[in-house]
Amino acid sequence: MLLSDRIEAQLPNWRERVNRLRGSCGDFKVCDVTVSQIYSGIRGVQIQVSDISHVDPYEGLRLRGYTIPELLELLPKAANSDMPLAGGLFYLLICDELPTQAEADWVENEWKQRCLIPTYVFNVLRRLPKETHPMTLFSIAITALQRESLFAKAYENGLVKNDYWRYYLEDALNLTAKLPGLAAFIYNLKYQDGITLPASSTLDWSANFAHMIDHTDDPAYHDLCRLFFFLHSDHEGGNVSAHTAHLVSSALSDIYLSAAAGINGLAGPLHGLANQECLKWLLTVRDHFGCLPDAENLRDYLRNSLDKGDLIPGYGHGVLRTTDPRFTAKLDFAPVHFPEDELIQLVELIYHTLPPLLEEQGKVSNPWPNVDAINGALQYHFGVKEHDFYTVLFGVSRIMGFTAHAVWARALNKPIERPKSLTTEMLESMVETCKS
Ligand code: CMX
Repeated sequence: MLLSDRIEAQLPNWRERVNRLRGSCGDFKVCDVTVSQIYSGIRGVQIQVSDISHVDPYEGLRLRGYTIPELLELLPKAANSDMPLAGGLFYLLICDELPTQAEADWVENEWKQRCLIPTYVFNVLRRLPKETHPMTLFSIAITALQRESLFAKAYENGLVKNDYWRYYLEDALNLTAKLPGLAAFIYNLKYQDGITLPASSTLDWSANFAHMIDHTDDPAYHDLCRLFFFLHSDHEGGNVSAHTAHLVSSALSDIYLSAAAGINGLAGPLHGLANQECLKWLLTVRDHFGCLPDAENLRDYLRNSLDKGDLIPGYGHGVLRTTDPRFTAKLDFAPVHFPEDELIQLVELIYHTLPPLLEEQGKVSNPWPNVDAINGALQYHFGVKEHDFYTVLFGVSRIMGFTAHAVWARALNKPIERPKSLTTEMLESMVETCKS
């Protein structure tokens, strides 16, 4: 198999590199942890290694060393489109090599062969109360699919440690193949009276999601889905969802269980759910003015909100200290396809107005927009107006990152994670001892 061959070829070098680092510099101190960091969400503490993606505070995301604009240019494109194939991106995340068109197509074809979702999963979803949140449905569907895990079955029958990754890889391909179909089923169940539209054998993975929820098959929406699923795939290892998926898989919970755990983390309002909050907030601003406001009125409105202590969704970030390049990529998409859209114009006006106001407040670490500041407005344009669904789209993409990390964690035999907690009394006593 193409992907396992690529991993296999790289493994001796990787294992040797890690062993050398651990063997010769195992006692080298990477950083010290302060009391303040312990009480502020272990923010910025360098406790993980990810060779798949890295977020530089001032440059933004790099996937396997490439920036977003570079990948938009270099990744193989979908047919009749300028947008990258998700299959090529997945190849890059897993193999650490830019794929050729044939290699990207290879992943897309594997996904086509593995995309069938067992009926029992749909039945589980149908039986849940109608008002169940789409992220809950998504998480339950992935957990239900765990029955299909080849790793879990092989592990039960006895599996040598060095082969764990092969089964993780099979599970990764099997799970990712089903994600557009799962997301479309959830969308149709919740908002389109449970209609089912079969996948098209001629469309790529990303466009197929669009196809399965949309009778119109608008090529611009196909492209938005390609862009969307490309941009959200990974954001290094320390964010809540990636870290959760990694932690859970470190216990050798299979890809399905760890991806579902990551999705549960993504469902938090300070993380992925900000997606839905952003559009809700944006519509409130639009409805307040009734039309596109002028900059002065908008500034007064935003300053008022901040003075009241409101949190403005879509602005700020745990790591980034600049405009998220994923936000920029989406903002660049809009004028090409729909220059007249008022909601997008409002997004842009807020982008020019809000950061200085946030800076004035003097407490925000990053006054710039993150990717969520525009997501909903783009989906809204194409009639996908149900904000509570947006984080599912984010999740479909992010599982590519979770699974690539998990495959490599098993390939490098990473152990179970087990940090240590202290009591407050212990901390106080450590500080006292140090002072005296
Ligand atoms: N609007 C208003 N105030 C904000 C703000 C915003 N967008 N972002 C931060 N602040 C405030 C914080 O509430 C905090 O105030 P207090 O000290 O009174 O509690 C202060 O500024 C300092 O916060 P920070 O250090 O800048 O931000 P954090 O690193 O603690 O949190 C984040 C980062 C993203 C959770 C925060 O900026 C936020 O809640 N933003 C809005 C929600 C959002 O867009 N989330 C999506 C993040 C992307 C993702 O992870 O997917």
